Amino acid sequence: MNPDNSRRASPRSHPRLWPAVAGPALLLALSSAASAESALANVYARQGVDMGTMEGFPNPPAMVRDRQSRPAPHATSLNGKWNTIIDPYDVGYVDYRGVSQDALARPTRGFALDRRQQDKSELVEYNFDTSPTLTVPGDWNSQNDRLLYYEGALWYRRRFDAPKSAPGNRLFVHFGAANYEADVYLNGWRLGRHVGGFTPFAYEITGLAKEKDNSLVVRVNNRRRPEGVPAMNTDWWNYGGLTRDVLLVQTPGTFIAQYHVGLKAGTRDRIEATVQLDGPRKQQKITVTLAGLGLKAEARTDASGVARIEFPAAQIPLWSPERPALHDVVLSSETDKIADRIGFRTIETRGTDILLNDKPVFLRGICIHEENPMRGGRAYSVEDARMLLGWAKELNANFVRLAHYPHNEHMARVADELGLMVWEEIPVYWAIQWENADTLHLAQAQLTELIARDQNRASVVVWSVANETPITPERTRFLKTLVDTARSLDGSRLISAAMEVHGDKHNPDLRIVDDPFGEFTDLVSFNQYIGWYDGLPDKTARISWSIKYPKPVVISEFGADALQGWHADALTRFSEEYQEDLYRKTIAMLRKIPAWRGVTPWILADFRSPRRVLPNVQDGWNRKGLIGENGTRKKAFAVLKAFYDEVEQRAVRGK
Ligand code: GCB
Repeated sequence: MNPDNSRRASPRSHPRLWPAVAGPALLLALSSAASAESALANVYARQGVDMGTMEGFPNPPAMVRDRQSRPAPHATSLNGKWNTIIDPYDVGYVDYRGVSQDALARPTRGFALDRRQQDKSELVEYNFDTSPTLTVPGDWNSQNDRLLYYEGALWYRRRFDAPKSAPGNRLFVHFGAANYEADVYLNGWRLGRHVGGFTPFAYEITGLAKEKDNSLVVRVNNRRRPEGVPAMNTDWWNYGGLTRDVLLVQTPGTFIAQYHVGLKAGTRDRIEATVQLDGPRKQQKITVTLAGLGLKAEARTDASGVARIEFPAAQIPLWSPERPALHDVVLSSETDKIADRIGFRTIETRGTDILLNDKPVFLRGICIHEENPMRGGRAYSVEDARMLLGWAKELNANFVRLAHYPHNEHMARVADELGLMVWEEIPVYWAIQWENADTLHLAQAQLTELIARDQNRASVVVWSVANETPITPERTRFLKTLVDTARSLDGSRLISAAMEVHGDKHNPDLRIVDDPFGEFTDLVSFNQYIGWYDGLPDKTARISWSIKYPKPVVISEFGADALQGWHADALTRFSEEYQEDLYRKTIAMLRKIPAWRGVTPWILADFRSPRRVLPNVQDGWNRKGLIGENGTRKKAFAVLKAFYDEVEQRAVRGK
C-alpha cells in the first residue's frame, strides 16, 4: 500500500499549521488554450510528481477550504444523483492478468475513460449513462439492499459543466470524504488517489475542466485491509462510498489555502492568526478583521506565502458551553478573502483538573457514531448534526466524543454553535499493523487532515489518537509518533486516547490503569465495561482502582445493550432495566475515583454493526444506545440526564 497522503509535506515544516500545498504554483486560466495534458503536467509539476512513473505514487491532494468558508458562487455543489457501477472483480481497474493501467496519468483502458460506444460495432462492456444512480452524499449500503454488506470497488460518474469563472481563477474538486480509498479521474485523466475514509481532500482541475460536459469518475473501494486504518475488525458498519459533499471550489490564482485564528498560547488577551497563501503571488498584505470586536491587524506574507499576525484583544468574550460566543472573522489578502465564525477559549490541565478558560470543568459527555439511526446509514448533513447534537443537549451534556473516526465537518461547527465541547478521534482502533511504516503514515495523514480541517473550531478540545490498543513497545512507539504529530500541528488542545483497564492476579476486584502510553497523554482516558463484559452490575460496588498517572480521569466508555421497549427485571440481559441499573451503579462506582473529571458513556444511539448477530435482539445493531433505532429514549437516558443535572447544579453552586 502506498497512502499517497503520506507524501505530503512533513507536518513539521509548518509548526502549528497544516500540510502545505506542495511546490511553486503555476497559473493556468480555464479559458487558456493549454491542452489537458500540459494542464495536468503543470498541476503535477507543482506537486513534484513525475507523470511517467506515477503508478503507486499519485499526486498528493491539494489543500483548499470547502464551502464552509467559500460559499456560493465560489463553491458549486456536485451533490445529487451519480451513475454508478458495482465492480466486485475490479474489472474497471485491472485487466485479466491483474495488471492495472489506470494508475497511470492517462489510463488507456477501464471505466476511468467513461467511454461511450462510438459506432454499433465497437465493443464497450460498460455504460455509465444507462447504469443505476446513487445519491451523493451518502453511503451505498443504506441506499440499496443489494449493497448492505458490500465491500469492494464501486464506480461513480457525474457529468458537469464548468462554473463561470474570472480569468486567472483556479478550480478544485473537493470531497468531504470517501470511504475508504478513492481514485479520481477527470475527462480520462487521473487526478490521484486518496486513502482514508473520513477526511477531506481536493484535486486541482484548473485547465483540465472543459466548459461543457466534463466527466468526473471516482472509483471508491471500501475493502478492509490488514494494513489499513482502521484495519480488518471494527464494531461499526463499513459504509462505503462518497459519504460527504462533493464540491467544485473556485479560487483566485493566489488564494488563502489555510488559516488558523486563536488565542496566543499562554494569553487570554492576544489573538494570533496564521495564514498560508498558495499561488504565484506569495508575498501579499494580509488583513485580519473582527468587526464585531472592533479589531483589525495587518501583516505581510513571507516568500513561502505564510504570515503570522499577533494583536491585542482585551476583554474578548470567550467561548464556553454556557456562552458559546462566536465572532465574525474576515481574512483578506490582496487577491482573496475568507470569512469564518470563530470562538476563543483556553483548555488545559492542572494536576488532576481540566480547566476551561481557567475554571475547572467536569466533562458531561456522551459518545456518538456518525450515523442517523432513523434514516439509516451515515450521517452527513447539518440537519443530522443538529439532531444528534440536539439529543446530546437534551441529556444536558457539555461534551461529546465523536467516535471512532473523524465525523463530518458540520458536527464541530454545530457543536461550536450549541456550546458542546468535542473529542475528535482517528480510527486507530483495536488491531493495527504497529510496525508498518505505511500504516503509521496513513494514521498521521488522517490526523493531519483532521487537524487542518477543524483547528479553528473552539468546540474541539481533545484530539484522540487511538481506541483500545494493546500494550506493546511497537504500539506505544506508533502512538507516541501520533502524539508528536498532533502537538507539532496544534499545541492548543488536549491529547488523549481511549485506553484499557487491566485486572490483578491477586485481587479480582482491583482494576489497574498503567498503560505506558499514559505518560504522553494529557488525560487518563479508558473504556471499562464492569457489569457488562466483566461480571454483573453488582460487581461495580466491590471495585477499587489503581490509576498510575496523576492526571484528570475521563471514562471514555461504559455501557450495556438494551433493546428499546423490552422490559424485564434488572438482571435480564438486553432489557432496558438492566441498562438503567448498570448506569446507576456505574456512576456510583466512578464517584469513588478522586481524579474523575469526565465521562462519555457508550453510546447516544443504537448503531449498526455486523458483529452483532443475536436474532430478535441485535439483528445487526449494537444496542448500547440510550436512544433506540426509532429515536425513542430508553430508561437509562433519564438516569444519565439526572446525573448531569446534578453535576451542573453542583458546578453552579461552586462545589
Ligand atoms: C468498545 C469499543 C466500541 C464498541 C463497544 C461495545 O470498547 O470501543 O467500539 O462498540 O466497546 O459495544 O462493545
